[in-house]
Amino acid sequence: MAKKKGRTPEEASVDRAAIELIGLACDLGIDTSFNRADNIIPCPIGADGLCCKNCAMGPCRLVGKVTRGVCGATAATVAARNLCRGIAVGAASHSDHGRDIAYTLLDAAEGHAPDYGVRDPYKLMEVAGYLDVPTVDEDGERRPINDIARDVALAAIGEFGRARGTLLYLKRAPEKRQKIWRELKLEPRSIDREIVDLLHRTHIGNDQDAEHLLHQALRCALGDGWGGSMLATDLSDILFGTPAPVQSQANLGVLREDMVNIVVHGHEPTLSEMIVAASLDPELNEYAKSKGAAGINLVGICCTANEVLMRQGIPLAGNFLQQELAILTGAVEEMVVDVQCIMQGVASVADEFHTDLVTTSKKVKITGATHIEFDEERAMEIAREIVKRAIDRFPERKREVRIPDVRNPLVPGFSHEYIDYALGGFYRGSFRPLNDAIVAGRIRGVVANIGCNNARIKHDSLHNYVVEQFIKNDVLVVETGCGAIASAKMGYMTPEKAFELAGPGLREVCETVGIPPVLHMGSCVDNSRILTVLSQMATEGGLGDDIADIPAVGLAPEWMSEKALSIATYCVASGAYVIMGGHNPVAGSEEVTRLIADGWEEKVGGRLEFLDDADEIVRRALAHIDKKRAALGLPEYDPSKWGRSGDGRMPELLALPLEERIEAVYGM
Ligand code: SF4
Ligand code: MSK
Repeated sequence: MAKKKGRTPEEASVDRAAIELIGLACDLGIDTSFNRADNIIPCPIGADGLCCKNCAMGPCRLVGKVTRGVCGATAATVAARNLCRGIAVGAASHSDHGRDIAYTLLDAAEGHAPDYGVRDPYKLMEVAGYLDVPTVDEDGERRPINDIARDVALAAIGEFGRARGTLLYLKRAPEKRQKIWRELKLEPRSIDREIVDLLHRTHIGNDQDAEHLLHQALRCALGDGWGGSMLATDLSDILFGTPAPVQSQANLGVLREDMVNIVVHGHEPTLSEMIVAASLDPELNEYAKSKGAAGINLVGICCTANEVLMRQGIPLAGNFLQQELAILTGAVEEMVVDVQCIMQGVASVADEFHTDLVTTSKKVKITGATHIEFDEERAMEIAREIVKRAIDRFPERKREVRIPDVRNPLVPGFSHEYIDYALGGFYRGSFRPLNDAIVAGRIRGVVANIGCNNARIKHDSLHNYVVEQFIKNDVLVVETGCGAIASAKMGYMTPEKAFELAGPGLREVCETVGIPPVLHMGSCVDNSRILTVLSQMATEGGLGDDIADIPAVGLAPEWMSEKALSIATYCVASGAYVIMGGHNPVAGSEEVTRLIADGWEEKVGGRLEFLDDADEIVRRALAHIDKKRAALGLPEYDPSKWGRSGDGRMPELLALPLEERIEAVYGM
């Protein structure tokens, strides 16, 4: 295979901690995704979506004079089928995660999982309402919490394979959106059915009309966004608590040389919440001290990290491309993984160190890793066993510890419930102040910046660039997944950053409400929280009556996973304009590229585009926001109107010595 020239660490990442450790990997001759990406030239035919291997007459590569596969499939059919398969896998992954959480709730309610219980009864009542589960008995008395929880879990599980009707959660969307779905026959019948239907269509000799295939892709993805993912979020909140702001820190500098370091990585909160509890156990901390450590330090990578960060304030060690780098510090005793986004490369890096790589999901084994299968019935016992193994590794460190001294504070935990509360208080919770700020023009619009890192894109470069541009332009940014971790590492998720970077209008709002200009809303499945925020904004009034009316854009500038494709598709089907960075996976078919942009916009109001230029992403996103503002009859964005409030002078005042500050404020 031809070998590409490798990038320098500075060309591979913008993150100082990552740069240091990529350099170390090169010095030690240890492979990571960064140098593997340099050494593997992507197949240009596959990259454009033009390679089909859906049957044994292929693979058929539609390139040059070859315009049809052996079966006669066209480029549009092949590209659309490939995209549909990615969307189906992404939807399956999120949704199966949601199903597992539903079974944990069922086990907890029935007494089979004694370490779990209902931690947020308010959310349980709310979800019971959505799922038509009665909360009072025939005499009007409130039913026991565990009975409600059991019925909620069973109703949720029922949504995956419901026999008749359509998903119950669709009614959480604005009425206008529900009507669009109804008229277009896009309402998912059940979560599993739409995934199976979409996969079925991509079998040889089945659906061979790109537009028709892509229509089912919208329906399948809606089953993820308004089904599997939304249930995963809600049921996790019921079991582990609905997030509210906490303080924490982000980047590899959260590892501690003098402590037993355990990294939780993957996506599900079920085991990691137990590990949080075990890591605080005084007995286990004493055991760690008996091995020469100062205690136990728990940190996270990827979306398991986001789950335990949002609820428990557990520090973020890094995002997707930092999983191997964490082990390279030589300080990680154990990496505990569950499902999704776990690179097989972590096993070979762990082999070079004393790190114990532990797989825990029934669905995931990695050759070379220790498998300790998680069982909800013995949750705490297993979590303690895992923590004890980590402690036993502490005296076995075999290489120099190199923890980059890089970390930034953050305030995560912005569930839609908390935003509602922050804007209106407990009794008058409301999105009205947010809508008003957009209507007035203090906030120009909203960008949801989500998604992964991609080893073919300079790590965090696009996330950081676009987020900074948006907040400077008075656009409120909400984030999930690895994009959120990128911002956390930059310090964008502190209210102080609003003083420094945000445009004058956004700064006024951040100062008044006491929020950062970039809000961390959770893990990849928690993009459902963003759907809920958009729905509430649309029904609050002043910004139209549908998600498509709101001056908002969805971005995934460094995406790589099939889940990101499903997220993008359900956002489009919900009416949003979505821009994804990097290479267009259907670039080989102009027809499919047009269908997912203009075609979907005509059909559902949202459009999907792939752009690899950061400035163009920002330009088109701002243009879309301004177009939506104009359509709503809102005043043109004018930053010169804002920023002269008293609070806006805070940075200037804080820079003064105390005496002068008192004089400036009080004139004495
Ligand atoms: Fe080739 Fe058609 Fe088979 Fe695909 S389905 S591999 S295009 S023959
Ligand atoms: S972990 S899906 S790399 S966001 Fe959710 Fe990060 Fe993307 Fe995985």
